Amino acid sequence: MEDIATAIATPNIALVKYWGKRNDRLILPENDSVSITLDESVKTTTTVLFSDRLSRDAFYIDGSESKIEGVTATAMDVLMQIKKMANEKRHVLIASENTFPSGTGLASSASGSMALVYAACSALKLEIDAKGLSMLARQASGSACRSAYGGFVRWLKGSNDDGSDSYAKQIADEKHWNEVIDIIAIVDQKKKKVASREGQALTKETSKLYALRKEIAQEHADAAENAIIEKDFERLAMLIMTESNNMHAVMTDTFPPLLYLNDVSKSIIYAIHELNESSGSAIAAYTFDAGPNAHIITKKQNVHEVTEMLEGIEGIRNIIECRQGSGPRLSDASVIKDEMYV
Ligand code: 2P0
Repeated sequence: MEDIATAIATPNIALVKYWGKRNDRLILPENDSVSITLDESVKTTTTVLFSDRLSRDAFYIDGSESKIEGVTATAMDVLMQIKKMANEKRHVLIASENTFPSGTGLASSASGSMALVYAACSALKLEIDAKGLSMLARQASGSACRSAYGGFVRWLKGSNDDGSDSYAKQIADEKHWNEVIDIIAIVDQKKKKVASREGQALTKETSKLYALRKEIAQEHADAAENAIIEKDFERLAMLIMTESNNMHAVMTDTFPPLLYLNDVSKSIIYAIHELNESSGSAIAAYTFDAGPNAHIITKKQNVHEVTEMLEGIEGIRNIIECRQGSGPRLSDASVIKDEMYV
């Protein structure tokens, strides 16, 4: 007997960042974070199959069987939790395809973890809402919990030791303020030198600025939520830039330092400040995750101006325009191939 389901999920870009855990095993953050869920121009499609024909578990990513280690191992632990919830004993076959334009530098762990838990729950007919999905995805990769909804999303850090109050909630759906978009400027397509998980732990261990960072980020999350509800772009833009700079300050204060930005990233920062100054108001904001690629948050009416400015910066390899997405969904198109049966 076989049970199968396929889910599609998209990544999200954090406007207020998550960088550090209060509990490593349950993946509970030190502060709230706020993000925009991206549309399907960047997406993960995952099929999960439970079958008594399988002789063992197997996990395929982009067509090749993956070793169960690192983030994949954490995701597998969550899958075992889901199996337990459904009293499921059969082996599982997972196939996951990332249809990101090549070398976007976007982490697939958020969309991948969300697509995985949604497909697994659906295959096992577990009745689970978006909040429940966000809590399961959180335990695979923290930022994944924010991909449970479309539009603008806030991940609540919670205070309970068991993580029962740490989940994502939607601030506003993708129709509320759909003029707001993300233009991704790809600067470098290489894998980052220090993975987020190790980097976060090192910051917590060594940065004396980090205690202050948690308070600042928490204030930023409240302020960003208000700016989003009130559709105040000027205020949101200032917060996004200050917030990215603040996270990169504690990354730099980590020992040895985590220097994710390069000279091209810095040129983009200067160029955005010049653009805003010459426009007389903040029409665009930069934000960087654990890497040098820039996400420029702007409004649809400014796309031309921002893109033209980016095209003038040497070292940018690719520019991708992403609109707001509507959250994960189920699909009929399985990505499992016959030869994947083990
Ligand atoms: C974020 N990042 O809020 C921040 C900004 C990177 C910089 O969430 O250990 O891959 O799997 O929970 O979610 C990257 O961290 O880390 C991240 P784990 P994750 O989007």
